[in-house]
Amino acid sequence: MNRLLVMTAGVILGGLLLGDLAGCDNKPSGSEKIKIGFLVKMPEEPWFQNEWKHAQRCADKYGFDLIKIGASDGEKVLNAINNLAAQGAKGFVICAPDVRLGPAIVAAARERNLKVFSVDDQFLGADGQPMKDVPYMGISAREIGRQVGKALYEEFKKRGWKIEETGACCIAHDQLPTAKNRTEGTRDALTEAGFPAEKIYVAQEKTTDTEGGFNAANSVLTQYPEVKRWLVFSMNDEGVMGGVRAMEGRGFTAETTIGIGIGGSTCEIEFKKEKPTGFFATCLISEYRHGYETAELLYKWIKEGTTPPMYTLTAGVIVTRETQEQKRRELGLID
Ligand code: FCA
Repeated sequence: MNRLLVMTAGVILGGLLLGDLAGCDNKPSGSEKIKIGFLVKMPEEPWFQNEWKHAQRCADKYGFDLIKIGASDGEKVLNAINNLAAQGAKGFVICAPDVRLGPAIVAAARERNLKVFSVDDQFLGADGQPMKDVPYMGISAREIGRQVGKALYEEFKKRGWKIEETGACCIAHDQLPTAKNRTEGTRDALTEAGFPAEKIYVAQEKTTDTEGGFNAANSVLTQYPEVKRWLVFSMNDEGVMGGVRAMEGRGFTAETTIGIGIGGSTCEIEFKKEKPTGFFATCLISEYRHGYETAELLYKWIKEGTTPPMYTLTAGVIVTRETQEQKRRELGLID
């Protein structure tokens, strides 16, 4: 989304809210069930579906209503906030479609007396800096990226690949800070381990889905046809899966590709395939914590006035197709 659109969304948000403030009273009242929204930027992505699933479990446990809304652009976020206010919601958890919408979202929520908790992607203020006054839970992006880099290097060594024949394909999305930190972490860990920085080929993906990863990887593959073996990494499973598909299109296989994602939900289908693919492993992160805990913290903030921690980073663990199921169970991600 461009700056103009973000600004326009801000103006519209302000305008709509001013016109509609009278009679808006959404303080918790006696016996009425508390309503909480959960807005995600890409509702079709398994990560976000699973966040919703765990948030719903939290709602069932505490007996509040959870309103799940997919909001893939500024206008949808705006409509969602209006909707939530109209339904008498008291707050919402949000992974915004553009982190620069932060100030507009906060202003809109404040006017409506809605509490905001940001998840996954931290809001940026007008100065381009993270908005530290909005509670946030995200992954420890740089560290998780580093884990991916270490694991890639280990596997590269284990297979005894020649460095002259190997390239690393970095599918980056630098406009989103959590994405940039992840892939930078991977690049750092790779080079610290001894992988030559000049053999890491970076392509920016336009979107953070499989298609985005596919297109970015294809541009790298076209530029470096001499590479015989590939390491692939990105900000999430989708990016790496897209990359692996692009490599398959050019004849690369599980023997000549080592792809390591970040996530653990989307790549389940990859791990379930009978024949292993180039998608070798993922850094499993916790949709349970991001879904359940954010909803719980917001609920307690509304109900009991308990201010949530302002900044929480969650950890990840590398899993392969062999270890992923057990780990997911251990972490409470599956029953
Ligand atoms: C971002 C990404 C998602 C997921 C999440 C933790 O929002 O877009 O794929 O990795 O962070």
